[in-house]
Amino acid sequence: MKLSLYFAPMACSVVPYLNLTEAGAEFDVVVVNHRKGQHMTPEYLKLNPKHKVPVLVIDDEPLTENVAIQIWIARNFPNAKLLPSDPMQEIKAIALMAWCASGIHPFLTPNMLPQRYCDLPGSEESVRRCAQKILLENYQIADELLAGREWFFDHFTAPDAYFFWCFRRGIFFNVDVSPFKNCLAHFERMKQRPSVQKLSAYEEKVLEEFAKAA
Ligand SMILES: N[C@@H](CCC(=O)N[C@@H](CS)C(=O)NCC(=O)O)C(=O)O
Repeated sequence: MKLSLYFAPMACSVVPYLNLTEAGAEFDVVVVNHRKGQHMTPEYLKLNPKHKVPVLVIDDEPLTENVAIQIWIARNFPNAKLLPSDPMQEIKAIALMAWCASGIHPFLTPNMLPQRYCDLPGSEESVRRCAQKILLENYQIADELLAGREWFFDHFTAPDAYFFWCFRRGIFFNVDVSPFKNCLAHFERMKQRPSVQKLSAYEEKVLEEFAKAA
């Protein structure tokens, strides 16, 4: 089976990068440079008309949408136990990933692209402020879910990688995450994982190449 991950550094394609790595999967990475508009080329739009990363191409079959991609990885690499084995816990893990995708991610993007949400002149800061308010509510919920635990379930699972990305992106956008002690501890635990260390080294290399090409 040949796997190719279309990936942009810092973007949510980090999530399948981490889970494929956790699964011990062999995969190629195809780097997409958003700043150069590589997600808008006719070839890329054929792969994903929604012009987004990630795309996981599985033996020539493109799969989009992070939640589906993580479930595919978990099903195809069962030894990695990326979803809990108990059926109710498994569905709750999928619910957590759906929340990351539809409840948290949409309030991260306005921090980078406020003009996509409101075209009134001077509205950027207001868009960011409104998005950040909802982010804080969501981080509070995650903080409560993580109270007294290392991971969202009784061992590392795919939602841990997804939430890690959601939290890291907020930190990058200077959201004040200091009240969320359990999320911060989870973030630190994630940083100890070899998958995250491999990702960070890889992102650094790709960002250096982007800077040279700019
Ligand atoms: N619903 C998609 C969202 C993916 C997404 O928003 N990707 C962003 C990067 S974090 C992207 O590629 N944006 C480019 C664009 O919107 O043009 C998923 O969950 O996979």
